[in-house]
Amino acid sequence: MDTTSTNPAPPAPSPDEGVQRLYARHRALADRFCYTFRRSTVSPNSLPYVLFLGNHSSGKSSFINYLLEGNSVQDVGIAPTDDAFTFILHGENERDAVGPAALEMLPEELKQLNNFGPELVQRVRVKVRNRDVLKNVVLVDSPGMIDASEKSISRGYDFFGVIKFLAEITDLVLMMFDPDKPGTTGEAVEAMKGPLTGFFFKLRLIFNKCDRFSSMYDYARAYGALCWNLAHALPFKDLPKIYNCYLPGRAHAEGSTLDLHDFDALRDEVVSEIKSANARRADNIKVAVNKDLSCLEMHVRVALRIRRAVARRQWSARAMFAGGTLLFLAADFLVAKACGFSLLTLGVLALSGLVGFALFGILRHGVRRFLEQQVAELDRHFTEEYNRELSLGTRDDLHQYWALTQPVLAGLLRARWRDLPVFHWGALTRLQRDLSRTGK
Ligand SMILES: Nc1nc2c(ncn2[C@@H]2O[C@H](COP(=O)(O)OP(=O)(O)O)[C@@H](O)[C@H]2O)c(=O)[nH]1
Ligand SMILES: [Mg+2]
Repeated sequence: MDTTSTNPAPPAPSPDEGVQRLYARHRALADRFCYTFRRSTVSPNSLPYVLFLGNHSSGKSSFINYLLEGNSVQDVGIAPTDDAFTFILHGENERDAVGPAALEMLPEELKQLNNFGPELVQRVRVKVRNRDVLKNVVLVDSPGMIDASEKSISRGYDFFGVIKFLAEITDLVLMMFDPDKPGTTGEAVEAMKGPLTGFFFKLRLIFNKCDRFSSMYDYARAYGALCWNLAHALPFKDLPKIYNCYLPGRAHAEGSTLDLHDFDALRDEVVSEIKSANARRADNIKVAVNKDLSCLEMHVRVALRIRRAVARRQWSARAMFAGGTLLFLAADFLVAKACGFSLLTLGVLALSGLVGFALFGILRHGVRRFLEQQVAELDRHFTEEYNRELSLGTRDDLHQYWALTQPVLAGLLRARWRDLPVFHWGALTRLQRDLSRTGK
C-alpha cells in the first residue's frame, strides 16, 4: 500500500526553530572551546524589536507615544525622567511590571538581561498595552545617554554591554539626536564607536525636534555640527542617511521661517520602517547566526592552531626534561656504582635532584613565555590560518569577525589554554559544512 499519500508530511520547521536547532548542533563545540554565543537562543516566532537610543530629552519617549497613538504610555520631559529599559508589548489586559517580574514576561532571548546583575534587572520595565502597532512590533525605550563629562556618574551596571546585547537582538535601532546636543553626547558617540559597531545595517540616525529651528541657517548650523560629530564616531567614508524629523503638535519655534514639509515625509518613512520591522527580522536573525557561527569557527581554528603550537613546545620541553632526568639518573648510578653508599653519592643525588627541579621550572616558564608570545602575535596566526581565504580577497567579513573574536580569544588563551583540546576535527568540519550551507 502506498503510505506516502495517506501520511501528511510533517510541518516544515519555522526559520526560528531551524536557528535553534543550528545552535543546539554546535553548542558542544562552543562549550569545548569556551566560546559564548552572542545570541544563543532565538525565541520562536517572537515579534521584531525596535530599540530607541539617544541622549535624554532627544524625544525617544515622545516618539514612542506618537507611534502608540492615544493616551501617553511613556513619561516625557526636558529633565531626565527615565532610567529604565522599557519593553512595550501587546496584550488585551494592560498592566505594568518592574524588575524580575518584568523579566519573566519577556521572551526567552531577553531573559539573559539577568546576566547584567540586579542593578539592571531593577531597571527593566514591561508595559503591556492594547494598541494596534504593538501587534507587529515590540518597542524598547532606553535611559537617556549622558555626557562624557558625567562619566563619574555610575549606572551600576554595564550600560554599553546592555546596549550591545540589545542591538544584537533587536531588528531596528533608532539613534536620536536633538538640536541641543547634535551628536555631542559622550555616551552616544561611544556607543557608535563601540557596542553598535557591526550593527550599522539596522541603525537609523534621527535628527529630531527639527521644528525647534527658527530659520534654515539655524538648522544648517546644527545639522552641520551633527554631521561633523558623526564623521568622528562612524567608521565610514560616506555619511549614512540622517532622518530629519519632528513630532507634530509641539511648540514650533517662535517666528520660524523653516518649512517643515519635507521633515513630515522623513518621519513617515521612519514610522513605516518601524511598522514593517517584521520583514527584516528573518534576515537579521540569519545575519546574526552566520556571524555567530563564523566567529565560532574562527575562534576554534585559531585556538587550535595556537594550542597545537604550544603543545609541540610542551612536548619538546617534556622530552628535554625526560632526557635530562635520564642523564642525571645515569650519573647517579655511575657514582653510586663507583663510590657505593657514601657522602659523595648522596651529594650527587641531591645536586641532580636540585638541577632537575630547576630544569623543570625553566622549561615550564619557557612554555608559558612561548604562549604569551603566541598571544601577542594573534594577528599573525589569524592571517596565516586564513591565508587562502584572505589572498582570494573575497572575504571582507573575515576582518570584522576577527575584530570580535581576537579580544575574547586572547583572554581565553591566557587564562585557560590548558583546558583547550589539541585535536578536534569532526565537530569543526560539521560546523564548516553548516556554514557553507547557510551561506557565509
Ligand atoms: N519641539 C519639539 N519638542 C519635542 C519633540 N519631541 C519631543 N519633544 C519634547 O522634548 C522633551 C523631551 O522628550 P522625551 O520624549 O521625554 O525625551 P527622551 O528623554 O529622549 O525620552 C519633551 O518636553 C517633549 O515634549 C519634537 O519633535 N519637537
Ligand atoms: Mg524618555
